[in-house]
Amino acid sequence: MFQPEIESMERKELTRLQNQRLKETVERVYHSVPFYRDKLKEAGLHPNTFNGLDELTKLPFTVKKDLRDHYPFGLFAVKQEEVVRLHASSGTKGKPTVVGYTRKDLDHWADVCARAIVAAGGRTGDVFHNAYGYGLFTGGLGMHYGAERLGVTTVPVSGGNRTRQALLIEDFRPRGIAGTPSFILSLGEAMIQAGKDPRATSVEYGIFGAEPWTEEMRQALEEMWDIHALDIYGLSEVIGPGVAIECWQAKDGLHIAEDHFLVEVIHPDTGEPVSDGELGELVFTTLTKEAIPVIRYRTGDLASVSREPCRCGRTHARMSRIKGRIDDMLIIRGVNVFPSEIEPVVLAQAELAPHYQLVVEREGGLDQLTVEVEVTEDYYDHIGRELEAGEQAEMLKKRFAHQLKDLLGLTSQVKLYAPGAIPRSEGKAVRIIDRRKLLNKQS
Ligand code: DLL
Repeated sequence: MFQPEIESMERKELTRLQNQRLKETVERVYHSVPFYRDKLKEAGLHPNTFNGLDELTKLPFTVKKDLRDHYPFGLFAVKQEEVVRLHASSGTKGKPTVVGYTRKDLDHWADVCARAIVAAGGRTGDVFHNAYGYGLFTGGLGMHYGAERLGVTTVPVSGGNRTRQALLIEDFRPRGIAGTPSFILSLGEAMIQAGKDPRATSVEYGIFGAEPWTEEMRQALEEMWDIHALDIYGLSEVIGPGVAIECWQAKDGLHIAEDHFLVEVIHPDTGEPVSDGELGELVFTTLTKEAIPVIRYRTGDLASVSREPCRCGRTHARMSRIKGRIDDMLIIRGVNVFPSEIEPVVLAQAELAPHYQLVVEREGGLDQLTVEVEVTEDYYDHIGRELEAGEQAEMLKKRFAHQLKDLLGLTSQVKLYAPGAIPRSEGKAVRIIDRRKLLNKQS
């Protein structure tokens, strides 16, 4: 562990620390952020009488729209001259969500990212290939300073240019690699196409996140690279990467850095807490953030939390993989569909590659789901140009559509594509193309 005294702290002691820090945070926002002062007053709360964890659920929620409405710095709790860094999330519509960091915030962020690298199997002296994007996105710089804090030789390669990345991996011989799972998958493919074997590289562990992925994708990545693939979670509004990380020992849930981030899981419709182990929306309250603390921030991410002890010795609660996002949930003819449900079915077909998109259209008032998916190189070589109409391809489509129907209870169309035909993203993979929304906008 990078900070064993914290990461394996007795839960009783941890709770005491959280309680004290929560009170301090409420006090800080009350006195320095008008938005929170108004909301706390509305809820009948005052820092002088606030009881800490016992009264957590009385605190008001914060949502992404609150950050957007106060663009760019309206929710900052410190003077601008104390803010030494800005980041922003890559919103596709409207203005980005801007977050700031004081020196102390950066210090804590480096700590939690260093903890993450160690949990994934990293150690001082490693070479660490960081393929998260550098810039306003938190992934690149967040992991970068974590890596430097731990004391690994950090390669700030950022995203893109797979050929160059492959060369650097061969020549610099990293033990660790980090990036979005979809990018590292396509990097591996690019290597294979160039006649190189990702399994033969020096890489032993990968730290993958920033987008939803599945157990099946973990297997595919571990197989392709011969590595341990670990899930890292985070979001700009809370800090960036490093909010939670899997440990290589158990690979069973992501340890939340609970000394900095207080977690709750709520029912997305009622806002009421759900029990441990039950799926709901993750809500975080920052406990040490200075520049932009958040109170009960609703992430829109669906997961469950467990407080069972872990074999790695860390005592911090574990969250499950993200099962989906509230706003990524497609409702197709009344059926709720998450891209993460479809990924295992794709990976279960030996002929299909894990590059897929879900396209939803409205035809004659009825929603139609089409799963567009690539076939593997091997299969493509085998059936050649018969992808469109060949008998074998038809059988594959039928089998896949049948399994989708079994899973979703929904008839969907399947379109097969040649390897490389589905656009690769340099950052987060785009899985959903919802053409219904475009139609609504035009009408
Ligand atoms: O994606 C921070 C990050 C960078 C995390 C690098 C991990 C690695 P944002 O751009 O603000 O921050 O996006 C946050 O991405 O609310 C989730 O919906 C999604 N997300 C992040 N990590 C995971 C993950 C960064 N491991 C949003 N699994 C979050 C699934 C993830 N979704």
